[in-house]
This record gives sequence, structure tokens and C-alpha cells, in this order.
Amino acid sequence: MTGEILTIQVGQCGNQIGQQFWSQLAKEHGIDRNGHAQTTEQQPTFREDNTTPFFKDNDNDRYTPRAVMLDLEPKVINDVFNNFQGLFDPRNAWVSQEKYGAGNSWAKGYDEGRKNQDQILNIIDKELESTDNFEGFQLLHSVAGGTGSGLGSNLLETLQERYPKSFLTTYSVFPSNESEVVVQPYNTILTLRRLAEESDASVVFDNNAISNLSTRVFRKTNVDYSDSNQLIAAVMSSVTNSIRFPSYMYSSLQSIFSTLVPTPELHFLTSSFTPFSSDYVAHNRDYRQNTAYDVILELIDNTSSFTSQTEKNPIYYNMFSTLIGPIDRNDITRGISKIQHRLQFAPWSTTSIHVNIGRRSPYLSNKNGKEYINGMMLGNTSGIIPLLNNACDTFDKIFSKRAFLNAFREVDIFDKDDLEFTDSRSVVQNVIDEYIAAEEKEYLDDVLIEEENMAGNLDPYNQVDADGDNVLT
Ligand SMILES: Nc1nc2c(ncn2[C@@H]2O[C@H](COP(=O)(O)OP(=O)(O)OP(=O)(O)O)[C@@H](O)[C@H]2O)c(=O)[nH]1
Ligand SMILES: [Mg+2]
Repeated sequence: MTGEILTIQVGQCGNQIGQQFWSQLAKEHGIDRNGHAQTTEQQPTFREDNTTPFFKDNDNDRYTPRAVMLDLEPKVINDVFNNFQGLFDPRNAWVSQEKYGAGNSWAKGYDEGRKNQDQILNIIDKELESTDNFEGFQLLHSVAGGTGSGLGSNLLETLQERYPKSFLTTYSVFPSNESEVVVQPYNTILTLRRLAEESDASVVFDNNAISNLSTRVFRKTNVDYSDSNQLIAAVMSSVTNSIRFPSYMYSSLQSIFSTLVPTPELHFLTSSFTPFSSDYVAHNRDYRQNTAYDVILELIDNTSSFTSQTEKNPIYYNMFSTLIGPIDRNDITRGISKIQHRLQFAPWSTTSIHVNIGRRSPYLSNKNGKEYINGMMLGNTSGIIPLLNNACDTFDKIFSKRAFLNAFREVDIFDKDDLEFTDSRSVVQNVIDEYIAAEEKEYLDDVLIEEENMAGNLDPYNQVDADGDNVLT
């Protein structure tokens, strides 16, 4: 049975991304902004979708997102409630009494998380009481501000300790290089440590790449967060398409992310999406009719990526793609064989490409009569190394001078010495080293001494599984 997933959104970025995510999900499940099931003539008479993983069904036509909203200042959460009156459960929102935010200080955010842990856990526990088969959490936040990063870090530690069996994923936004907040490199490294140690899988979004992507998609230079967050929501909704529109495979977070995470250390994932048709984005751009083959090739193009691709020839460890629309399976097979030639895959990774044929929501309208194929791809690749290196380099620059540390000294995990900083830096270095080690063909040799230990040693030419449903190579 597919389990329930609790989304926890923290700080400005987390809550703003969450707003777009729920807006997309509501649209895909025929739920209006007040939480009521839409009743229109086009509406199917019975539900083909499964709303339970993400929504509570209070009485027959009233849906409430399984979402917890946390912030240290009220503005963003108030905006969400104003935009969606009646959709979210007000008891699931928590704003600190002080209402001043963490002022970009990870330390302040972490400390507030610790001080208010009981209240926050109370909300989470109550929410879990309304589940029958709880599967896991997804945390939405930025790694660079104070609340999403600091309170988010504290929460990750608490969740892992308190619910060790639940699957813990994050969608983590990294700052753009133009950011002017001087302590961001500290916040980023301290948060990355928690992502490395506590999370089972973290999908990484890079605001540098996202602003370029948004400029292209919306064809304007001044894109704002409400634009770019729609792009993020397109990725997030597609990741769980097979959970919400049930299929034989990939019907749980675990089954999706286990295809992508070969060892616990390698769990930082990149993403890409194309094309941003009106199913996902509020604009009227007309894309040309496409095939699954076109989409697969576009997905591996840098221009579709949510992380800046500066590594020339990254090695791919795993890929998971969801394609939605009128798909010809032969096009998938052709697409896969093309990317196997174009990209370099780690030889130790035997089942490296997973394609899920998703379902388009029957609630989405068909305005211009065209049926596009939309594609989303998550990748586990050495292409993540430059982003991690950049976080380390900017950290090293200010930390070597012990610059801007005052705000951190006030909090007791920092007061004695610099151990928290040096430890976090070395945890992130270990992640980088692991990604570098995984580029070598001997990476899993100690684990795979015996041929029979190999997971999924499939015939690469027999790409469609028994149901003809999913493609594995
Ligand atoms: N993509 C995206 N990035 C955002 C958004 N809001 C903020 N950011 C980025 O997040 C970082 C700042 O973090 P915020 O989420 O604003 O901070 P916070 O968690 O609310 O913490 P404090 O305000 O310091 O208490 C910067 O790198 C911003 O570029 C958003 O809606 N979308
Ligand atoms: Mg804030």
C-alpha cells in the first residue's frame, strides 16, 4: 500500500516553493484553492488518482494538504493562507512568538528550532496520527538563509532520531553567486552536514541555474520567485507522479529514490525538466509537438538542468526519469541507447537508467489541442561536485579569517571552539571525496567481490520489463 508523505516547509524559500508545489498538486487532483473537489462536466466520474499520500480527505469533497509550515516570521505563511483560503490546516502552521526571522543566521535558526522543538514535534505528531501507513518526510528549504537552513538542520536531526524508520528526503535550494549575504557560506556548509548525515536523498536546486532557466522559459529578464518556483514545482510534482497516479512500480518514495542512491553517501541529486508546457507553468507558450526521444535528449542538455553544469564530462551513477504524455515505447528505447553513447556511466552501476512512464492528470485541461510529452529527470552524477566545491571554497575564504562569526558565537554549540565549523567542513569534504571515488571503476569492488552480490544484473538489450511498463537498463 502506498504510504502517506508529510511535507515540511521551512522559512521563506521552503514555504514559497511549497505554495507552488501544492498549487500544482491541487490542479492535478482537481482540487480548488479552498480544498474542494472541483465539479465540472469534464471531471471523471470516479477518481483514477490517489490523493491519500499527499492529502487528507476530511469529508467527501474536502481535501487538506499533509503539510506543516514553519517560519520565524509570519509574512510568507500569511501570504500562503491568503492565496489559498481554506486549503491548508491553520493548526499546521507555526510561527515563532518573536516574529523577527533568523536574519540569515543559521545559528539563530538552529537555536530557535531547539527551543521550540516540543511545539513543532507536537504539530508533526498530530499530523502523523491521521496516517495509516506513514512513509516519510520531504523537507523544503533553502540552505542559505537562517530559518530554512538552521531550523531545518535542527529538524532533520530530530526527525532522524525520532522517526528512524521513515524515509527522509529534502528539496534544498542553493544560493546564487550574486547573493550578498556574507554568512551564507557558513549557513550552507553547516546545513550540508545535516543533509549528508540525516537525509536519505536530497534533490539540489541551484538558484544560478534556476534564474537562467526562468529567463529562458518566461522570456523576460526580471523573473521573480513566483515564476521560478513553478519550475521547481514541476520537478517536485513529477517525482511523485507514479505515487499519485498509481502504477505497478515506483509507488513509494523508497522505490523511487532507491534507484538513485547506490550507497548512503551518494545521495545528492540533480534534476532537469522539459518542456514547461501550460500543464506546469502559467504562460501560453506553444512548444512544438515532441516525442519521448526528443524529451530524453533534451533532459540531458545543460539548458534543462536545475544545477549549473560546469563539469565537462560528468560521470553518471544513476538516473530516474518520468515521462508523461502519449509515449511510444520505441522512442524511449532509442532515446536511452542514444544517451548511453553520449554520456559516461560508471561501470559499477549496472542498472543506471530507470524510466517511469507516468500518467497525465485527467484534471488538466487541453487548451490548444496539443498533447505534449513532459519529462523530468533526477540524476546522481559527479556533476554535483562543482556545486559542493563552490560551497567549500566560499566557506574557506571567510573562515580562514574567522570573519563574521559573532552571530554564531551566541549559540552554545559554537561557544567553545570552532569544532562545529571544522567538523561540518570535513563532512562535506568526505561527500566530495566519495563522489570523486565513485568516478573510478573499482568504486564498489569491496562490496561486489562476488558476482552474485551484484544488484539487478540485467541484460542491457532487454530493456522493457515484464509488464512492458518500465524501462530498465
Ligand atoms: N528558488 C527560490 N529561492 C529562494 C526563495 N526565497 C528565498 N530564496 C533563496 O533562499 C536564500 C535565503 O533564504 P530564505 O528562505 O529567504 O531565508 P529563511 O529560511 O526565511 O531565513 P531568515 O529569513 O534568515 O530567517 C537565498 O539564497 C534566496 O535566493 C524562493 O521562493 N525561491
Ligand atoms: Mg525568512
